[in-house]
Amino acid sequence: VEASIPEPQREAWKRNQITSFTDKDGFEKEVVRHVETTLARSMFNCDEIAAYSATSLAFRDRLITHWNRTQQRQTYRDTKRVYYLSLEFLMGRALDNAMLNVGLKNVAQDGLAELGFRIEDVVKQEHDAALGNGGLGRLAACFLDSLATLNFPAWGYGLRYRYGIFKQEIIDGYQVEVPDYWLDFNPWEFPRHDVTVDIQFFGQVNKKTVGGKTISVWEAGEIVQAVAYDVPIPGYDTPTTNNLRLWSSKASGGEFDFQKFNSGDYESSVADQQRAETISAVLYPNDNLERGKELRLKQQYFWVAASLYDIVRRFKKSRRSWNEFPDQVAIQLNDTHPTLAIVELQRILVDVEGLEWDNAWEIVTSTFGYTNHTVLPEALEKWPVGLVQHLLPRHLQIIYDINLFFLQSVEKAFPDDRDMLRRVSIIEESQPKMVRMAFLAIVGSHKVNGVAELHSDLIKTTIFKDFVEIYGPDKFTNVTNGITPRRWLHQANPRLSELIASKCGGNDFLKDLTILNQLEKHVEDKQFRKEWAEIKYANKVRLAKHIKDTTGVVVNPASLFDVQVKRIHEYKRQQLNIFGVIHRYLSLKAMTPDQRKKQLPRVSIFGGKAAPGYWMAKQIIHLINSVGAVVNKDEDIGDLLKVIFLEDYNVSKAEMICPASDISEHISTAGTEASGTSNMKFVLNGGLIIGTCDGANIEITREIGESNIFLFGNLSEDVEDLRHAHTYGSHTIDSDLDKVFNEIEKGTFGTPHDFSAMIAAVRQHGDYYLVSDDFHSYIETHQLVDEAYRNQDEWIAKCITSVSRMGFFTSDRCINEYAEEIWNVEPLVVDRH
Ligand code: CJB
Repeated sequence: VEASIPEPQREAWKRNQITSFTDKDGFEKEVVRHVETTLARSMFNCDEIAAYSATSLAFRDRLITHWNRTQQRQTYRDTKRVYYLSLEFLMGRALDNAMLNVGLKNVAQDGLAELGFRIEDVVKQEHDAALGNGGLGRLAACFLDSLATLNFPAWGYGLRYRYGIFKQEIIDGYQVEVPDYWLDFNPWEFPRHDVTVDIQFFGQVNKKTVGGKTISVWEAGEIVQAVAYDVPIPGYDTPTTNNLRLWSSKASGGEFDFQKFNSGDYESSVADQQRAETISAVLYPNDNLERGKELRLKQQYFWVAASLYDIVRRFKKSRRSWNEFPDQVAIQLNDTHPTLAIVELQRILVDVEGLEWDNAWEIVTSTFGYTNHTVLPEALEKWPVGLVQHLLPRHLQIIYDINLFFLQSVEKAFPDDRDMLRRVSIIEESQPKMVRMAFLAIVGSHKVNGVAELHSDLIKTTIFKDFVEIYGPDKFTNVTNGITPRRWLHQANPRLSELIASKCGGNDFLKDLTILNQLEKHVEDKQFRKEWAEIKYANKVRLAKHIKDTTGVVVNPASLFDVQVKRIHEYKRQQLNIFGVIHRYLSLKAMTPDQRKKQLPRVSIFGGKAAPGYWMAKQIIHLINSVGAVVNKDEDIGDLLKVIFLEDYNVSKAEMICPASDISEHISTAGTEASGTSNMKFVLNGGLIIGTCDGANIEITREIGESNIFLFGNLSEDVEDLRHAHTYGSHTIDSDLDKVFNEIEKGTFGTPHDFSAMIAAVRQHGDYYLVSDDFHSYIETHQLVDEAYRNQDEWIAKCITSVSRMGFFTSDRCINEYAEEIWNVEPLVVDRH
């Protein structure tokens, strides 16, 4: 490539290569330059937002230089790349992360101070990039951090939603959704108006004969343009800066149709434009739920088609033969949302590139890997055949052909099991017929993985059982989730990170988290324990201040902070938690003042969003707030119990909340939470957890030891029988829970009718989530928590021991496992200068 540029030109470019700042003075120069030129402001009107903007631009310039070099290096080396396709990337804030990852936060802190700003205040100006719902989207963000840190040539592909997850307000105890318009000023994205792809919808398929061969041609229909926006992803302590490419939709052929406009059809030309822009307008706010909306399917195809076009275009530059495609490209499907990529690649290879079906299919299946994130039936994607036919007629034909060949092979292998064909068919023969996306993803991939050991076992024995028979067990594997310690320890909890570094020989543990095990030999060190406890206390003081500022409730930081923050969902059982809180309140009320004096003060902290259409989840939020309204002003109770609902839980709030927790709750009905990742964040920040034997809780227990975790409740293998018994046997409710229900029904927490459906779900409708079955064990276990917390010295020892054993849960370990077992890719060794 270089050789094509004349020597003198090349010299001129090299001579003028950009050098990034490395010290305070260099940083200040850049900030002042951006304030005065890019932002057209001055010393006299530079507020905190301007300081944030200029600081971000200074770091962005630096990142983009690294980004360019990384891309050049990857192109030059021409090794296999990974493409992570995810409809969600829950990134949170970028500035703090960028400063820490490039190792210049101190420089920025000093520089900003000289210019008159506190770095904490500057960082807080940034709006979260909230292009995701919960765990699935945040996992994608952690994976990007690890991919860059480990120097893998990797790209993320997603949608550039104009509106991310809604902002939650609590008004009169109810959730109210407010749009999240986050793009006003976003220094972290680079529009690539020259990188566009025309995406086709609707139309029909015609057969044509070209050179004696009959081919299918997908014609006419509607065209929408995809425009690339690139977000640099800096690795920690490495020059590697990878790319997250987000697609934005716009009307093809410019702003609007000038022909229509000039002929007086103004309205329709604007309507076309708006329809096109609608595709990437908004993130669907459902977590663990698919609602089958046409626009959602349009989003999926739009994003998948643009990404594949890009990937194929890049591959073609290397002029290799198609059979080498899987040696150059690994595509990971984050859940079934990008499954149409399988069909799209087959279409490109057969219809556009003219490969034979079998040859193309071999390439396709060698390229893709599929990650399943849930066994909940309501979350498994299915699309009506009629809708797919209408929107993507050629793709439906290909899906039918994929299914035909697949079922033929199944029939051959299992001639005696006729029912097998019905069970595994990609097309569900229901009314209306449906395309089962998970089955399509399995058939079109070479590996399928779950996200924690229990979950990976469950998918093999339940929802994908037949496929294990068909393909053998080796196609199915486990990669237990992880989190990036850069954001979730170093950034979220700088003081703890520093204390750990002082005992672990510096910051290397941030790149090799198993080094945390060096902490264990200091567990007995009194001074170390004291410093550890002081940091936890300071983090609690900070959260207490936030609680005071946002809710007006004063909480005592010396209380035990009990935290449950995650999406509100019946399977995650925030209802179990709040019923437990009511039980505690009733017990306290029944005590004499003398008895009360001996009780341990507690703050129960909740946070999380309910999907706007999830009525029951919204009732749960209302109950939590109603209980808080009564308990928090009860003078008999005082500091002994406070109930807080934190508004608008998101990534940046999680960074403040995780370090401030004493005990956090991960209490899903056994077998329902695929992994959970906040459990890892809380333990890594020196908190203990109470949890069921579910998802990654089980592996956390294996790593940190049974004596350092509070497990309770029924096991997943017993869930089915219990549910069966509720429906067909006599279903008696736990007597303590019954008292809680009676109190709610007395009107102690407001109009009882508001909560009747929550109670009926347990009493009358079979208690699907086993709230009553687990209630006693839950209450008892909380008593154990209280007792353990009384012995602060031992409590801190448990926390330190746990942290020292958390090395396994870094997302770096996940990425290395994916790379080795699924992608077959290697990192690119980089020279630092
Ligand atoms: N998950 O966040 C979602 N959304 C879904 O639609 C399905 C699953 C979550 O994915 C996380 C990452 O794998 C898991 O830790 C979590 O258990 C699961 O609910």
